[in-house]
Amino acid sequence: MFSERDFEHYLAKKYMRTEIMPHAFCPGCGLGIIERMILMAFEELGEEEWKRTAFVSGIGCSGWVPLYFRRDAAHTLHGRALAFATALKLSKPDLNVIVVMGDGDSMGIGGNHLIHAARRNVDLTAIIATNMLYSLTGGQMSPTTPQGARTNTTPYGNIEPNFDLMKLLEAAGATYLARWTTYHFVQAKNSIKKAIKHKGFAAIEIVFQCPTYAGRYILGKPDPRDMMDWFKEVSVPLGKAKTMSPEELQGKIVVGEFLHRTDRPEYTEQVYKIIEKAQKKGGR
Ligand SMILES: Cc1ncc(C[n+]2csc(CCOP(=O)(O)OP(=O)(O)O)c2C)c(N)n1
Repeated sequence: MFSERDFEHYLAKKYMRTEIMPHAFCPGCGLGIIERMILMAFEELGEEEWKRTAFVSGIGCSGWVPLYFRRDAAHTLHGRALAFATALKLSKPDLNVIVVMGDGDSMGIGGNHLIHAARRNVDLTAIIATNMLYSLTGGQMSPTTPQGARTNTTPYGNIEPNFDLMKLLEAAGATYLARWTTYHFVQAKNSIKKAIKHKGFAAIEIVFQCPTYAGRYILGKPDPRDMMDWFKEVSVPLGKAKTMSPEELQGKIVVGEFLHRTDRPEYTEQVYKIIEKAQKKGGR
């Protein structure tokens, strides 16, 4: 019989650089679950899709996610992964380009690249791993830290409101948007599959457990299992959230597929049309 453990070995052997294991993540970190979501998405999409995929990541614990995969991956500068990925997509338009970023990497230092990639509708899949603070550097406040939360840089409580990534990216022009937590494994894996097949800027936010910092500082739950239970408790499906007041939604994580539109032109195709036009005019 093919057990769950055999299946894990099969996935690891097929897709991962097991020679550089053990990995850098803390015990109980949710990034391993995100890795598995991505690999399961490809297991279902098939080898063709996997072989034409390249990964790009920024700096942060999340930036390590694709580096363990047996595919080309560029570990770029903090906040600049989307700029690099846009250039990669433009030079190799047939590639699936998947960008893995933390919440600080994408919405903090990389916020400008994020809104412009969405505005241009570049055909990229952004997987945004939100853990409510900066982990790699020791637990500082990020743009998704809840108001009032204690972090290393907000010892008396965070006074800043946090970004709602879904609203931000919808307004900027993204064409596929979903948010899940690591508790919603199957739904997140399905959204990743959809995003990879989608032509345009797709972003999936996955809220994951960082027991080392968010667990200890923000939630008072250093056990990752308690964090997973908390995700289950506070998650509200989008349909239900629409019937709830802002007060009722305080402290909740709204999950679901937020947007899927196909009416906006994709950037890479437009650039290639311009190149063709310019070449017809004699290269001027
Ligand atoms: C230009 C620049 N500024 C700051 C840093 C330091 N730095 C590295 S990772 C990081 C934050 C990472 O947080 P996030 O993107 O949320 O990822 P996580 O580690 O939480 O997965 C910071 C501030 C850097 N490497 N480069």
